[in-house]
Amino acid sequence: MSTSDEVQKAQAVQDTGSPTIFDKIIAGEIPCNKVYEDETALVFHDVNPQAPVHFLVIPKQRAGLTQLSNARAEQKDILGHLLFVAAQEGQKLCPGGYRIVVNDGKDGAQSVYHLHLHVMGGRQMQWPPG
Ligand code: IU
Repeated sequence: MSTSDEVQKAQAVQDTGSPTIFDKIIAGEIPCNKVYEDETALVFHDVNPQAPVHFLVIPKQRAGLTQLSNARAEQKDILGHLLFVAAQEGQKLCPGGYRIVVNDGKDGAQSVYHLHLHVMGGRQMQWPPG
C-alpha cells in the first residue's frame, strides 16, 4: 500500500500548540477562497482538493481546539455549530450528497493543528476510505 505525499507530510507534523497558517487565513493575512463566514466559523475551499468540491470548516477562535480530541465539554456548542455549518454549505455546494471528515492526530493523517472539518463532494464518494 502506498502512502500519499499528504499522509507523509501529516506523519511529520506534531501538535505544538502554535498558531498555524489557518490563523493567518482568519486574520486575512493570507487570502482564501471563502465560502461562508459568521462570528464563529470560517469556511473556505481547500487549496489541494481531493474531490470536485472540497472545503474546510474551521473555528475562528482556536482556543485549544488544535484537534477534535482536545475538545472540552464547554466547546460542544462550537462543535455543533461547525457541523451544522458544514451541513448547510455541503447541501448548497453538493446537492447530491457529500462527506464530512475530521482527521485527528498522526494516525488520522492530520497535518494542520487547528481543528477543521473537510467537506467533500461533487462526485460519487467511495467506501471504505484509505
Ligand atoms: P489535514 O486534515 O490536517 O490533513 O488537512 C489540512 C488541509 O488543509 C489539507 O487538505 C490542505 O490541503 C489544506 N490546506 C489549505 O487549504 N490551505 C493551506 O494553506 C494549507 C493547507 I498549509
